[in-house]
Amino acid sequence: MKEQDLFPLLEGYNNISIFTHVRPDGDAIGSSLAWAKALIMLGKNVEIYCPDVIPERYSFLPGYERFQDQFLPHKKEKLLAFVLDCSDLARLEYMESQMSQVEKIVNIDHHITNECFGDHNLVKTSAAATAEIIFQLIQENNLELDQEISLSLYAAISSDTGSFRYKNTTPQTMRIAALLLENGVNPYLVSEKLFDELSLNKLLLLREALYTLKVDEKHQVAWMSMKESTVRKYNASPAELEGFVNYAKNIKNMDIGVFFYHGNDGETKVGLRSKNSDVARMASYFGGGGHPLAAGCTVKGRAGQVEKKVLKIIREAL
Ligand SMILES: [Mn+2]
Repeated sequence: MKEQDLFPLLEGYNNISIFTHVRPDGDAIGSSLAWAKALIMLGKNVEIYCPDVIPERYSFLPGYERFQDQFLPHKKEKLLAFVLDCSDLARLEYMESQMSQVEKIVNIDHHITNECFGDHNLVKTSAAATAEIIFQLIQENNLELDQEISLSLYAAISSDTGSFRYKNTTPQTMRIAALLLENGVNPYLVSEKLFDELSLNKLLLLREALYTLKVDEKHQVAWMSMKESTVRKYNASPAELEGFVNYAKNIKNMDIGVFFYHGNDGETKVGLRSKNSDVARMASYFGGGGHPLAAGCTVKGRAGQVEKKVLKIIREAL
């Protein structure tokens, strides 16, 4: 699908739903909010869904309270759905089964592992963030880019590029960011909210996580783990664990950082980050995916066994 083909498609629908992935990051949240606002200004009825709680630190983004975690479509309405920042529909977790009630799905994403599951697919792996694609959609269809949309897009791009520091940051990323700043975005506010400010709960969780840190110097792998019960003890959500894996990856002379989140349901969510190795390939061994340097997967089994299995695959792949 081309950006320009979008407008004719939109004309056929009044009701539009936007979906984004479980454990939403800044790109998932910011892209959804920006796209929702752009469609609302076109006069559409727009709902936004995420199968998870939106972390409180994104509450500075306009429209934050619009996210719903239950998708209950009215059967008679013709519904167009946009699925943003999702490499596959399984990332919508319990909402995936309800997608059959949607007439058409437009898949907009930048993950290299995207399965092109939509009726229309706009997948650009060169984009640093899904928000870059949303920005282009808004521009090429001459939609209004107001200050609220600009803030959401800037926060999304800033989030997926680690504040314009990761390898995915391109000249195009900076050009888009510059335009968004010209629209009145305050970069200090965004970096403070996304990168500096910590809730006390998150810091206490980080203390627990760091205590579990283990290192395999020979294979340059470092890992940490946390049980769901620990997260509950601090009255926090798993979303607050975002970024912890980087502490493991960032250790000098380490190549790969791994974070194991052991759920009460017998499933472990594994976050993988690397400086140089393709961790998406390692994640795909367990049915997961992501980007070469940032990927994840879910593995069933007892906590200790899962950790052994994943670390074995990593060591073999290196
Ligand atoms: Mn993204």
